Amino acid sequence: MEREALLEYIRPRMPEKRYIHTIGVMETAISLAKKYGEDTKKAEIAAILHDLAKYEDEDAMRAIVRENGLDVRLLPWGSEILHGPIAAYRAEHELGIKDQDILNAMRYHTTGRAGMSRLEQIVYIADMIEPDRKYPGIELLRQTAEGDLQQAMRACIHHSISFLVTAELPIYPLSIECYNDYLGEEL
Ligand code: DGI
Ligand code: FE
Ligand code: FE
Repeated sequence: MEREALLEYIRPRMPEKRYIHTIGVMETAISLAKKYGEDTKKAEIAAILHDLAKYEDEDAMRAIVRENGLDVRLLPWGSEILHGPIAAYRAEHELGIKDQDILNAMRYHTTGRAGMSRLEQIVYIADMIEPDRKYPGIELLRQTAEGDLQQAMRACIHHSISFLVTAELPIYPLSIECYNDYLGEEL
């Protein structure tokens, strides 16, 4: 699908600020894909669609999880965790996207997971460092992403988990598995 058609699909589903974030993720993901030899078109599609479900009703998302055999571990969680898997579901069933790597990049863009593909890492990192994002420590993450994808992913998941622990928020199991995958070399 062409960029314009995808942008038309997501635009009515989110406020302007989220649309600007999405454009930033798209540009960052394309640039990382070029740097690290990944398919730029796949990066573009996954990035444009990654947050398309961000503003959907939580109970409606849970109904999709229950009725379509998605991971039942999602059910107790809110839209922060649900919106990635639901975006992948809609991309597959409403837009006809069949490429599993694109769907997984959307599905795991919030939590990460163990054994991420290069495309999954690119979308995860681009979501955290796109130009419109602002938080302490982001400059170091941006710099790391210039040099080494694996190190950037390690720094990003470490930053996310640190943030969640400091904020005393519960951590989704896949986020912990992702952290252990990048930080637990000795395992
Ligand atoms: O959708 P975005 O705002 O672009 O970013 P995102 O999809 O990476 O994260 C959405 C929110 O989810 C963000 O506020 C951080 C939060 N989050 C990420 N992982 C976890 C989490 N929240 C909890 N409670 N547990 C997690 O493991
Ligand atoms: Fe998101
Ligand atoms: Fe996002």
